[in-house]
Amino acid sequence: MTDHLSRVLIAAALCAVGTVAHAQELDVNADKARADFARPVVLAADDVRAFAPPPAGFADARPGAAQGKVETFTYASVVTGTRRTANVWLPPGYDKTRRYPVLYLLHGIGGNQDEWCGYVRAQDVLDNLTAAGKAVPMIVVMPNGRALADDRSPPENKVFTPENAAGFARFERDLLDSLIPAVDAAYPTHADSAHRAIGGLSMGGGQALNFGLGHPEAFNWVAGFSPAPNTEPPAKLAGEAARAKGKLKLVYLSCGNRDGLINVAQGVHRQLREQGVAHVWNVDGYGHDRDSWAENLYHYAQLLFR
Ligand code: FER
Repeated sequence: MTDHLSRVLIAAALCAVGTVAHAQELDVNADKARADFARPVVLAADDVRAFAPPPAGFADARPGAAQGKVETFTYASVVTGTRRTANVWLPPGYDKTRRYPVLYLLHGIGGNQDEWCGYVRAQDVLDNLTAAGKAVPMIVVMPNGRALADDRSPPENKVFTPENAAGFARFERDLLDSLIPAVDAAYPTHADSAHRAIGGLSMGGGQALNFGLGHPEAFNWVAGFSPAPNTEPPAKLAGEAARAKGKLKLVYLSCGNRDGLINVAQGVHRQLREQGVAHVWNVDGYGHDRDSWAENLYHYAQLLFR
C-alpha cells in the first residue's frame, strides 16, 4: 500500500474510537472515510486515460539540469489571526524583472504545505517540464490549506474530524483575502484571473473545485485530482462552471481507477458533461497516491496559461 493511503487508513482506524459524539456537524469521521476508500469502483466507458503516460523519469530530479527554487513564504491571515506559511516554487531562470502567472497547489487531509514537494515531488516534475520548454514558466504556491490557528498536520486519530475538515473550508477566505494579495505584493505576478490557476489533490482537489469554480473572478484554470468528499454537490459546481464559461479557460478532473473515492470525480465529470462544460477527464490506473498526482500535475501544468 502507498504511503499516503496507509497514512490516511491508519488515521481512519485510530480515530474510529471516540469521535462519534460530535462528528455529525460535518459528515466527517473515520468510519465514513474508511467506507469511502473501500467503495467498489464502477467504471463507465469514458472513464479512461486522456493522455499518454509521461516519459520515464518525469518526476525525478536530474542532477546538472536547470532547477527552480523552493522558498518559504509567510503571510498574515485575516481568517486565523496568525502568520501562516506556504512554500513557493520559482521556475528555473526566474527573473524578478519579468511577470509570471501563478498556480496554487493544495494538499490532502493529513498533509500540509510540504506534501506536494515532499510526497509528490512536484518541484522535480515542474523543473523538468520547464527546463524542456513544455510548461510556461510560472510561480507555484503550495500553501497550508488548513486555516486554523494551529494548522499543523493533526495526529493520526484527529485527521478525520469535523474540526480538521472545517479548517479546509475556512481556507477559502484565507486564500482569497490574505494569501493571494500577499503573493501578488511579494512576487512579480500577473495579478489577474486569466493568469491564476488552482489545483489540488484529494481534500485539496475538493477545495480547488469548490473555490476555483466558485470564484471565476479569481481563477480561470481549475483542477481537481482525486477530489475527496469535501467536494460540493456536482450539479452546483457544474452550474457555477457553466455560468463562468466565458472566463474559465480550463477545467481539469482526474482520478485513479483503483481509488475508492472515484465516485466523487465521476459525479463532477458527469454533471459537467450534462451541463455542457468542456473539461479534461483523465482516469489513470493508479490508486489514491502520488503516482496519480505527479502524472496529473505533469499533464495539467503543460496546459496552463496557453
Ligand atoms: C472522507 C474520505 C477521504 C473525507 C475526506 C477524505 C471529508 C480525504 C482524503 C485525503 O485528503 O487524502 O470521507 O471526508
